[in-house]
Amino acid sequence: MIVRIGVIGTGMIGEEHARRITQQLTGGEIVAVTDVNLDQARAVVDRLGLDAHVYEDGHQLIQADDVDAVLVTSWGPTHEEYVLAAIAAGKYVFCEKPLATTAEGCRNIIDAEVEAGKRRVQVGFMRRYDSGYRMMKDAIEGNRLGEPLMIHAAHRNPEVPERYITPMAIHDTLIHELDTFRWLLDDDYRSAQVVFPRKTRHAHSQVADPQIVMLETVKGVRIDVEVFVNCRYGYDIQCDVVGEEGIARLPEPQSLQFRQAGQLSNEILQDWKKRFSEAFDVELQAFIDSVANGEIGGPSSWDGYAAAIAGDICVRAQESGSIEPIEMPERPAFYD
Ligand code: NAI
Ligand code: ISE
Repeated sequence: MIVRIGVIGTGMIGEEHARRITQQLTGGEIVAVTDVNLDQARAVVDRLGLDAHVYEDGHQLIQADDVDAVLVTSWGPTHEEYVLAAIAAGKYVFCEKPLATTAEGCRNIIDAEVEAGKRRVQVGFMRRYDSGYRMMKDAIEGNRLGEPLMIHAAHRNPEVPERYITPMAIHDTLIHELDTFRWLLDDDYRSAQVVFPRKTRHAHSQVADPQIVMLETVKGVRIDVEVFVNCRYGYDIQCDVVGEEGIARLPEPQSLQFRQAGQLSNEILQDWKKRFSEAFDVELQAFIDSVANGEIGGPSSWDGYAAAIAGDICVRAQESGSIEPIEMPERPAFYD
């Protein structure tokens, strides 16, 4: 079966995902696209040589009989509306992060999915498909580290645009760690605190940068994450899990080593697209395969909701400077 896919939002990642599905992955075909900027949608159809209908509106695309599954890659505030419409239409949906921009919006999606009685949604937390993080999860589950006690992590971008403001360090950036650590540890968060070191002179006026986010999990694991989005030198994701019997470190991405001009060096990647390129491939192939099998897996609406709740509390902690409690509602058995 070829899964017929419609893309809502043909910006940077929408085009990337459409290109992957068309040129690299198997079992899926882009048959429909839309964007509020219709010229942009048409340009993507041309650039990728797609045989796809350009819809004027995301809702028309969702309703189309020849669309089996939808990719929601539009701006965050539009995700909730489209995911709800896809669930109501009985369509499978891959939604880029965030699932919704508020925890309440995520809850609306959960209620609709549970009511519909079938999992329809996969959330775009691609790190779960990264081979390095997968090895770490296997090591933890295989008890190779003993009980995990601490995580030391860093999420560094070389720079961010002027529109990037302090809470985005949580909602746009840390959101990946918030999901990844719940998944790695099979745990939930109990509290969050955010502290601000001296600000880098490279940061714009509207963003406090860097930040250190400290989390405690229900099982008592302590996590510190440095979020530094104007670090200048590259895109750098670090993660050490410290257990009772040893430490697992996230592997560095493969890169050439140079012996040159009296220096031994490795290149450092400059953006997330290359760093998680294979993870995006595996993530989307998993989505296509699961739609073909009629059984959606991977990060669920519940995971999107859990990350949103923790994210909201981290933003509160940015503002208060205090340790803020995180309370997760009980997970419906539907998501077990
Ligand atoms: P972008 O701005 O390049 O593209 C978004 C597109 O959505 C634009 O072309 C815009 O015109 C369109 N759009 C906005 N509202 C719409 C609506 N109501 N209906 C249809 N189209 C609409 O943004 P980008 O970077 O591609 O991000 C899109 C989403 O992907 C965001 O939610 C972002 O957080 C997420 N993202 C995820 C990443 C990851 O690592 N998993 C990396 C980058 C982005
Ligand atoms: C971006 O929006 C992403 O989602 C990337 O994966 C992340 O690493 C980056 O920091 C965000 O700005």
